[in-house]
Amino acid sequence: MYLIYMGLVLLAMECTGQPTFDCRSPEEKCICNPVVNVAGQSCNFDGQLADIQAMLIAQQVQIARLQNDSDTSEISRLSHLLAEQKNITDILKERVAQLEERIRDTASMETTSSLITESQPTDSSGTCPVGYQRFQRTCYRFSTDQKPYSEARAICHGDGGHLATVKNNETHDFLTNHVRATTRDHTWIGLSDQVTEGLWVWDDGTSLVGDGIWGTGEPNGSTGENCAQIYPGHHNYRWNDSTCPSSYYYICEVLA
Ligand SMILES: [Ca+2]
Ligand SMILES: [Ca+2]
Repeated sequence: MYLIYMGLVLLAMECTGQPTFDCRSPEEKCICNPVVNVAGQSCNFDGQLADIQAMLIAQQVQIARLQNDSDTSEISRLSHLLAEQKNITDILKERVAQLEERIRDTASMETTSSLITESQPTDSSGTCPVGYQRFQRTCYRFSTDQKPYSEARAICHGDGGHLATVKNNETHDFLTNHVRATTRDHTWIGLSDQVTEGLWVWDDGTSLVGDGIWGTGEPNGSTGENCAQIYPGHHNYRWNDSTCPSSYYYICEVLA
């Protein structure tokens, strides 16, 4: 019994790394000086053994807890996981930034593409009838024959449109540039004051807004000149009111 007792005491000392007994209490004196103590007084070894066994169990639990708390391999593994998670988070942040930049670039490209399409001066795609060419949202046909105003107008209506209307400077430039590059001759547009002298009306039924793009001193024909034309020469392709029965080139338009 004594040897078992001492073995447990030594085991406890080894596990904790420091002595558990200091030989001061009566029970410890029985252990440290058994001969003297056993001779001098009664030592209850059975009861003391049970107490020490309980203490050893408690210490083992504490040691196991300490070992778990200081498990360097577990801490190392957790640290590694944390580092990996931080790395993944950084990669995701960078990826999100790249995607946001691509979204901004795509939006910018779409805006630019829209502007280019809107300002495209001509379009020879299939949206215009054969013989017509597109400028902005309208298709134009430049005649290769010369007709009086009323006949030219009828031909354009037969195409499903009317004589050309010129409602902004861009359209005027587009039409006159074509005339400059081809016939360089007098050319009807769809504008007349045949119904009411001085009240100029487009062939689509709308009234002329503003001063128009008349040549210097035009219109000057009063009731004798009621149809408008593009006038080359000294009017530099601006408008002139002319006699409607005259035969000129003409320009038809239809919606694209
Ligand atoms: Ca007139
Ligand atoms: Ca005139």
